[in-house]
Amino acid sequence: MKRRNFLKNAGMVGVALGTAPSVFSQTNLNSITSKTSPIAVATWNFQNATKMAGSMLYDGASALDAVEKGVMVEEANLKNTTVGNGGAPDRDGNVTLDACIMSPDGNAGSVVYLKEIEHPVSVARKVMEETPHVMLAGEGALQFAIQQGFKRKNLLTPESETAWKEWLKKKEYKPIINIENHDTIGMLCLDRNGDIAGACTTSGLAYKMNGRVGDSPIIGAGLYLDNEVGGAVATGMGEAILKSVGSFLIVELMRQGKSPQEACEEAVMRTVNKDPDYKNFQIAFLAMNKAGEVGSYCIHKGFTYAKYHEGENTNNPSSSYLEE
Ligand code: SD4
Repeated sequence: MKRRNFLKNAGMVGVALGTAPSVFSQTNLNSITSKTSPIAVATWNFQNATKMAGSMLYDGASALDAVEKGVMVEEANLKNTTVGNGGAPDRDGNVTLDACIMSPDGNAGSVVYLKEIEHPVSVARKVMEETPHVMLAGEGALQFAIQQGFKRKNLLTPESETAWKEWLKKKEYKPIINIENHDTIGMLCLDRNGDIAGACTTSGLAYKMNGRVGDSPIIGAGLYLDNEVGGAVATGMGEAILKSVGSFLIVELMRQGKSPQEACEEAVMRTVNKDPDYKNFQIAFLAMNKAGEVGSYCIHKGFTYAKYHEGENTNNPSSSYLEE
C-alpha cells in the first residue's frame, strides 16, 4: 500500500512494479526516470546557481558535475556572506568553510572547518573520489586541498571584515531569522539518466564560536540522498538540523511513501514539537524525489527555493509552519 502511495505521489500510477522502492531493479529505475526531464533546485533565491546547473544538465552533464558547478557559483559570489569567498568569519575573525557532496551511487565527501580555499565543495568531491574517507577537517583538509592543487586565498573581504569589527563592538550573538546567516546553498540535481546528486556549502553561522561546525557538511543533516528514492537539503539553524538529522529523515519518509512536501513538513514538525525555542530560529528543508517532485517547508515565512526546469528558472516561496 505504501509503495502504491509512493508511485501515486510520484505521478506514475500504472507503472506496475512488484517490489518496494528500496529494492527497485536498475532496469525498472531507468525506465521510470527516463520519463523525467532534468531539474536543478537550490535553497534560497540562487537562480544563477540553478541556471548553471540546469543548463549543464540539459546539455547532458551528470547530476554530480552539475551540482558541484552549480554551488560553486555561490562559493565565488562575494556578495553572499554565508558561502565561500566573502563568507562572514567566526567571532575571532577566521573564515571557516563547511561543505559536502553526494553522488548517485551513495558515495559522499565532506570538509569541515576548512580555511583559505574558495571552493570547499570541490575539495569535498576530491575527498569522496581520491581518499578512503568521507570527511576531512581543519588543517588536514587544508593540507589535502593543497596536495590536490587547490590554491590558498584570503577569503575575508574588506566588507566582511568591517561588518565583523562592527559586530565586535556589541558581540551580540543572535542570528536574525531569514536576514543574518541566510544564504547557505543546498542543491539537488536530477539528470537525464534520472540520477540524483546533491551538495551543500556554507561559511556557517556568522560570528560562530571558533571551531563550530553546523549541519551543512554532515551527511544526513545538511544533505542526504538515496538514488532509489530522492534527496533533501537543509538551511537555517544548524544545531536544530543536526539534532533531527533532518535530511536523512526526509529521505527515509519519502522511502516510506510520503511526498517531498509531506516529508519536509514532518521533519520541521519534529523540531517544532521538541524544541520550545523554535520561534526564535529558522530551519528550512528542500526535497526532491526520483520523479522530480519538489517540496519544501520551514518554520518562519520567508524561505524560498530556486528551480530550473525545462528552460524556466524560478524563485518559489516555501510554505511555513508560522505565518509571520
Ligand atoms: C549552519 N545551516 O552552519 C548553516 C547556516 C545556514 O543559511 O544555513 N545559513 O548552521
